[in-house]
Amino acid sequence: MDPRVELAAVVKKLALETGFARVGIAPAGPTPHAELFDEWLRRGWHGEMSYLARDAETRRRPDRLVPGARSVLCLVAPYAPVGEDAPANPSVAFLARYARGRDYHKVLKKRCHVLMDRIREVSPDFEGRAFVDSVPLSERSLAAAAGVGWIGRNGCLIVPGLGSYVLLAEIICNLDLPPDAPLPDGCGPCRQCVFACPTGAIADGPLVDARRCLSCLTIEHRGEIAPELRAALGRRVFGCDACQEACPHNRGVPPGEAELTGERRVTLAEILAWREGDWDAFTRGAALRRAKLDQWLRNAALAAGNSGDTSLIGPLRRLLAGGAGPADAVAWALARLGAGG
Ligand code: B12
Ligand code: SF4
Ligand code: SF4
Repeated sequence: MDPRVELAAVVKKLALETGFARVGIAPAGPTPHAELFDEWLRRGWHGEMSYLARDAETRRRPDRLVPGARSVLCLVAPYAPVGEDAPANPSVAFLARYARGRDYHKVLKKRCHVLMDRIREVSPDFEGRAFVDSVPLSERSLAAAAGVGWIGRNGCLIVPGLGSYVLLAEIICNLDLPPDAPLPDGCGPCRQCVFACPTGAIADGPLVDARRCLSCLTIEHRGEIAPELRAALGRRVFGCDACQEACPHNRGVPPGEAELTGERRVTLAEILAWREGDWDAFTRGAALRRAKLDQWLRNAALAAGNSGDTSLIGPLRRLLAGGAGPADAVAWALARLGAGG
């Protein structure tokens, strides 16, 4: 057998043994689909995430991050919820599924390091670096190039048999491994995600206008949320899964890893009463920490306005009286609950 093929099989076996659900190999040369990223920036769809416009040259060449790199190991970790969510209770804050468990950055980075140690045992000259959600990489593009899934119309990487509730990690390394073949598109004529997106952020996919994406607005955006997008927020306080909930490829998939799936749950009333220490305790060790207390309070106030639950008028007023709350969002919510003025 070709020794490269043999080594690739060993590395993949180690990746699965280490706990990753899928693994594929992409070349470490020029990033595929770089022109789509440029088009996204040209349209201004990155909005305030100006950091994404930096490091353009590094993004085009993963081998710049690791001199002498030949291959990218693209790794997949599922976080699909166990069974269906409980019926939507408008007083419970919606938290995106990817963030309910332990912080995937830490979990997956650590696992990558274990994997690298094991690869080094079979290939002593191995050198590599692990990346999880690292800005100067197009992780979905690399994973699609490595044949672990295809890019859905909602922009997400969809893995056959696992769906899109998966998180991605990469090891860029010096091993010269044969790349895997990309998969064909699996969306076909379906447009469920386009119809399900509450703000029309997907247009006709697969590029997403982050300025309208509720994930971006709740997690990345600071300051006020534009009045015309507030009702679309529903009870979302951290992230959005609407375009994944609608996807037929997410039905009947096996539950994700327990560590990533998580059980964090909080009501809108509880968040509205939060102080810095409460935010700290709830978000510790979770990707939920990406949004700061002012964003949580703003989002919870708007979600309270959308809930139709008049028992939240009291907590909203107390937040306003405290002086440090998001005055504009609270005023909007009170008016929506018929308690304005
Ligand atoms: C910025 C960012 C965001 C932004 C912008 C998202 C977007 N769609 O562009 C915001 C804050 C909105 C966001 C939201 C979410 N994110 Co995010 N995000 C990122 C980040 C840091 C960069 C993504 C980026 O560069 N976007 C710009 C666009 C143009 O690039 P792209 O989406 O990667 O698309 C590339 C390829 O898909 C390809 N491509 C696009 N269309 C097509 C079509 C075809 C046919 C082909 C062949 C290729 C192709 O070209 C593009 C350019 O290279 C990545 C981590 C990383 N470094 O890659 C995580 C990442 C994409 N996010 C992730 C997650 C989990 C989410 C959310 C599900 C979280 C949530 N529940 O709220 C949502 C999903 C929203 C959505 N529908 O995309 C995961 C995605 C896992 C997956 N299965 O796809 C990533 C990979 C993090 C990780 N390590 O796991 N995110
Ligand atoms: S995450 Fe929500 S707002 Fe963003 S594209 Fe998907 S459905 Fe639309
Ligand atoms: S909902 Fe349909 S179009 Fe959208 S990503 Fe899933 S399969 Fe593709």
